[in-house]
Amino acid sequence: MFVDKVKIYCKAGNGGNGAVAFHREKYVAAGGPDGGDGGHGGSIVLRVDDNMSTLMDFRYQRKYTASNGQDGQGGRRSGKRGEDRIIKVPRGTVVKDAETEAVIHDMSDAEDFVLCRGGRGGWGNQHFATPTRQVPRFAKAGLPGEEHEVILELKLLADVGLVGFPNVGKSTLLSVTSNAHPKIANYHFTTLYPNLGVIYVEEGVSFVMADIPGIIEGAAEGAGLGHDFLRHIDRCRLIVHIVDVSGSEDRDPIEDFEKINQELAAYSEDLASRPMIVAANKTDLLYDGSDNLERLRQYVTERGYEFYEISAATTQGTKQLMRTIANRLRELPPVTVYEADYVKPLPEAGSSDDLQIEHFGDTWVISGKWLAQLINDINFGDYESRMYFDRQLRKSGLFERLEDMGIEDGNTVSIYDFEFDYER
Ligand SMILES: Nc1nc2c(ncn2[C@@H]2O[C@H](COP(=O)(O)OP(=O)(O)OP(=O)(O)O)[C@@H](O)[C@H]2O)c(=O)[nH]1
Ligand SMILES: [Mg+2]
Repeated sequence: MFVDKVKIYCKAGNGGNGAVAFHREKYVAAGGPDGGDGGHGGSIVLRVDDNMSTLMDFRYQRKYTASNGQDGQGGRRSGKRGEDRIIKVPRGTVVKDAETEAVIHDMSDAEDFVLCRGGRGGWGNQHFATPTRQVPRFAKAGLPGEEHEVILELKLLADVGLVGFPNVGKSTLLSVTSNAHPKIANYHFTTLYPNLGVIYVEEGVSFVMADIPGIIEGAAEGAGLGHDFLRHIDRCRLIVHIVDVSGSEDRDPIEDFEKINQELAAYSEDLASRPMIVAANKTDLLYDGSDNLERLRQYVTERGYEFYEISAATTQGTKQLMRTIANRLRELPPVTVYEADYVKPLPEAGSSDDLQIEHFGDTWVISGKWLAQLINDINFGDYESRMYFDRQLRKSGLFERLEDMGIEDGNTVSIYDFEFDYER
């Protein structure tokens, strides 16, 4: 079973809570605050593993979590940070938001990608001593780890994609030109999943070719194996269209050629307009008097395609075809890498009724679920984001509540790892 699209849920670890503690020692009368910080939560990290070629491993495990940071302790001891969860994926895995299908990241280079950030640990009370606040009896809770439901979609990285009807000799061509050993047999749909092969043309010149299952008329509507696996040639720079001209299955090569092109267009116009070379295969089987080869040659060259006649089984013409492909690739843009277009929506404020407000001298410590989420996602280095944060706090009715409770100008409002002076 070949699995190339899955939906998974990921949750990074929460930050540990800061501790409230005071230094205690024999003969030392009143020690200072020494509550340590909570550890950061572990992150969810995606990593390319070139030994993987499918998303099979994700079929039975759909939920991935990283561990939470530990709480801080007295004696300025910080909590241990949560361990990252590394999720291995095959190269070419595209990560999308499950809801909008917007691209979050394309795992096609070797860099690790942090999908969900662990929550920051809360500060212990050791940080909150000031000349006017010598006995801070509060610490901060850790922030929640990010969570995200995503789609992983494998789109193989190949320079060249082979397309054509079943049984026309696609796998045979790959097997005689590359290091790959795809299954070959004289029946339809021998190939059930894509195969990649590396073709060495000469010193320093090589490319990757993908052999995918055969396509038949109506594939877009699900006929045969459907057309979903065309996603594995989505990134290709060049398509090589294989047509059987031997007439061994009593079909007309020109009709075959057109039907496949229609299916490509039904899948995506973009793919259908990719540069294409046409290769007439099984020329060794041409019977005397057949005009299939010449008719196809005329038909496709008139339409501007480069045309090759080969016999994959006897390797006749295959070397030359590979050389031509390598030369064409030199002029073509590189394999597609998908740009991220996912924008994380900023969380909205809830009601101030859902917030906990604690009052320690002139410091007001505020916490709550939606507030933690909001703080997590705000970039305080950015003016617009700070303004957004301010608007959300106003919207929640927090300031009215604080006023009712007696807050005064110049008091400190302390929200997780963020503090500001209150001004009416
Ligand atoms: N005589 C002859 N037979 C060939 C040639 N190329 C392939 N064949 C045979 O055609 C049959 C199908 O070849 P495959 O390479 O499996 O075809 P495919 O296009 O990969 O087929 P699917 O995977 O089912 O889509 C096999 O029996 C091959 O040996 C050729 O050039 N000449
Ligand atoms: Mg095949």
